Amino acid sequence: MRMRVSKLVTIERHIAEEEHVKRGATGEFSRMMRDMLLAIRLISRDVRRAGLNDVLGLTDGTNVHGEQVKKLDQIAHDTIFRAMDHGGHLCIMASEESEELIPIPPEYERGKYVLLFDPLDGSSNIDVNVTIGTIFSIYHRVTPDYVGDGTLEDVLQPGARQVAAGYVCYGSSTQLVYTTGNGVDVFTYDPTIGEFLLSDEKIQIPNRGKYYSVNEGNSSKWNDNLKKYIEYLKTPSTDKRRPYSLRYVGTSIADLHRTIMYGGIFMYPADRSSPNGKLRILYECNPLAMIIEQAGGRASDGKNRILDLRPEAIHQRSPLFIGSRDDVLEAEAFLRGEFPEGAE
Ligand code: P6P
Repeated sequence: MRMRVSKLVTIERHIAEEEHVKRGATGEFSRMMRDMLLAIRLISRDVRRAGLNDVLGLTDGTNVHGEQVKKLDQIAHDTIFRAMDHGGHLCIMASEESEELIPIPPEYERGKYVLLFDPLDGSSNIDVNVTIGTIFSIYHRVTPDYVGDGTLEDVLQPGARQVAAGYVCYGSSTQLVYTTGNGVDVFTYDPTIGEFLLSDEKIQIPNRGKYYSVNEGNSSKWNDNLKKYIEYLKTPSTDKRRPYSLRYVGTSIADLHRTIMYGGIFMYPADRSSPNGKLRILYECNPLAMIIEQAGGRASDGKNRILDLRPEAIHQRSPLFIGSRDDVLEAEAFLRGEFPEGAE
């Protein structure tokens, strides 16, 4: 639900104002976010230029200078790493693009924060000019040593302990959706001045929507209760609440963004070939779940609250049901085998 803003506020000012009211704030979080915003500006520039790669002589293999051209998601990963590795704010990083934990280079100071990120989500959509995104999740380190390297223990924290979470949509405009636990704000990037300007403040998702979002191509592999739920959404009801409309971009942050703004439910369920679904807990499910809960919605694995999950591996996956509170609760009821009258 839009809470349009007319006042002119940059994200840097917004973060500084939030930090100013936060007891004991040292300004370190603001400085860390400043570095993250630099990375996002650079990725936005590279994403906007991606369509010109062939024209610019950048092919999938080597460019006109015979240099190996990296894929855009690897470039995005490198951009975030190079923007974040030397600020002295982080003790460890983890990325969808890196099998192992990413230590801070020995020549740089370590800090109290942990950064988990998916540098470019939805990369299968890059070549067809469909919205892609960046997702990030920030924690305080839990290991007491405030100068040494962060560890797996600092990374494998439940999502409820996140200090901040955000995603960037590189769509018709570049928008950053962000929370530090004090509501969800949306910033739209104006590349002509290089600023992220506050465009929607403290957004709230409707308690129920009219859209469902799932890859129906997987329906033959779903369990019967899930099939019943999706069939129920498509069956007209006398109160005109149903049928729902199907929308599916295939980029999680794009499907989530539409869901948060219009209401409804986005799902990546488990199925016979993906028993834990496809989306990763640390840098997809958890940040999206923090944002949706801050906007008044709900996120579960079909049974358990996403933010309560205790991840055991960096790239561990989870089924995800996320969106309007009443829609997610209804999906969970179907998955338990509890069907409303007439839906048996
Ligand atoms: P499918 C993108 O590749 C991604 O990781 C998510 O952003 C998206 O929601 C999902 O995969 C789409 O997967 O199997 O429907 O193509």
